[in-house]
Amino acid sequence: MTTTYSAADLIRLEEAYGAHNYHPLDVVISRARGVWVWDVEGKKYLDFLAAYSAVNQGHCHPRIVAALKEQADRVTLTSRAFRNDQLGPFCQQICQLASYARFLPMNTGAEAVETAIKAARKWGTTVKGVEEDRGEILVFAGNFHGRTTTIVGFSTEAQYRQGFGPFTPGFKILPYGDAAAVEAAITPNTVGILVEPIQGEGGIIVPPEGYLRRLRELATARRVLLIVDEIQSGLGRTGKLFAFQHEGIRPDVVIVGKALGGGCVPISGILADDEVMGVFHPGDHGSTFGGNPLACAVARAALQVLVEEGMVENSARLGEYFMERLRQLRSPHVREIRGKGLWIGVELHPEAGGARRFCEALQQEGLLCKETHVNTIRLAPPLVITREEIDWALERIAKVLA
Ligand code: IF1
Repeated sequence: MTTTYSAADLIRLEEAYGAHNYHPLDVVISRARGVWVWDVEGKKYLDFLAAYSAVNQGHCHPRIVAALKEQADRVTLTSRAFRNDQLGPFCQQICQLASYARFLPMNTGAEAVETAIKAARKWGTTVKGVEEDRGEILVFAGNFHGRTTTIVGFSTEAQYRQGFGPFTPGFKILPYGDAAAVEAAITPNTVGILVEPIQGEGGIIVPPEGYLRRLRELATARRVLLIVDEIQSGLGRTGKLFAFQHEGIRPDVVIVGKALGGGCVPISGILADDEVMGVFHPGDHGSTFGGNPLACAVARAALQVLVEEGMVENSARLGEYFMERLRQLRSPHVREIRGKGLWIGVELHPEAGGARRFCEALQQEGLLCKETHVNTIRLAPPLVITREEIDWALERIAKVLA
C-alpha cells in the first residue's frame, strides 16, 4: 500500500487529525542517515537538534539498526512477569560502564524521573527515617524533567502547569546555580536534590564551576540524595559520558533516557547503588514495556557504538572547535555563546527579533535547529558529526547571523 502524499498533504493531515500540542517547523522528514535528514521532496538538511539528543549516535546507525532488526525477529516483549535474555546483559553493561551497582529500566525520561522521585521518597522513610508523607525534594527554577502531572507541578514555566493542577506536594523550588540557597533550604525532611548538570530547556544554562561539587558535599553532609538528570546531558552530549564527570563527582542516583535508545526505541532508567535501589521490592514499581528485550538489545548496541566509535571524545574535541569558531563570527546579533561539548546555545540580543526567525533562515540554508526560549538558538548535532560538516554548517550560520 503506497500512497504518495505531498508535504502540504502530510501537514494538512497532521493538523486535521493530530492534537495541536506542538508547533513544528514545516519540514516533513521521510529519511535520515547519520547527521543528515531528507524531507519528502528530497531536500537534504544537517540535523542540528538530534531529536533533543536522543540520536547522539546519528540517525539509523547501521549497528543499532542491525540489533533492532535481529531482535525484532526473535522476541520483542515478555513483560516483567517473565524474564528475557536481553535485560540481564544490558543491566550489567550499563552498570559497568557507569560504575553503579544496579539499573532500573523504564521507557520515557519522565517515567525515569518519577522513578527517581519514588526511590528518594522511599529511601527517606525506610533508610533516613523521615516520617511518611513528609519527604521534601529540592528542585530548581528553569528545570525541565518531563510532562507528567507530578513533574510539571514543580516546573517554573507557567504554560507547562496552567490548567493541569492540582499538583503533587513535597517539592521546593530554588534558584539554579546557587549552592548557598540549597544549604539554607535543606531540612531534616529533605530526601533529595534533583538537578540538571546543565539546564537544556532552560536555555543551555551552564552553572558556575564547582556548583555540582558543592551540592555533592551538602548532600553527603546532610544525608540527602543527589539525583542528577542526565537524560539530555548524558551519553556523550557534553564531551564526557555524563556531564557530572566534568566536576569529578558521583551522584547517588543518575537518570538516563533519550540516546540510550540509540534514536530507535524509548528506553530510560535510573542507576543507583544498593542503599537506594534496595528500597524497591517486587510489586513496588514497574512498567509493562520497561526492560523489554527489543529496547534492551537496541540499548546494548547504542552504548557499544557510543564508546567503541569514540563519539564521546568526538563531542569533546569538535564541541570545543565549534564553540571557538562560533565565537570568532562576531555577529552583531549574538549576546553570548555557551555550552559544553556538542551542546551549544547561541543567545541573541533581545533586539535581534527572536531566535525562531534565525532557525527558519537556517532551515532555508539546509540546517535544522530549534530555538529555546525566545532568544537562544540551540546547536546539538549527532555526536558523529565531522569537522568538515561543522565547517559546512559554520558557513551557513555565519551567513544567517551576519
Ligand atoms: C518535548 C525540552 C529538550 C529532558 C530532561 C527529562 C526529560 C527531558 C533534562 C523528559 C525531555 C525533551 C522533551 C521534548 C522536548 C525536549 C526538550 F525542550 F522540552 F526541554 F530536550 F530540551 N529530563 N526533554 O530534557 O524526557 O519524557 O520526554 O522522554 O517535546 O517535551 P521524556
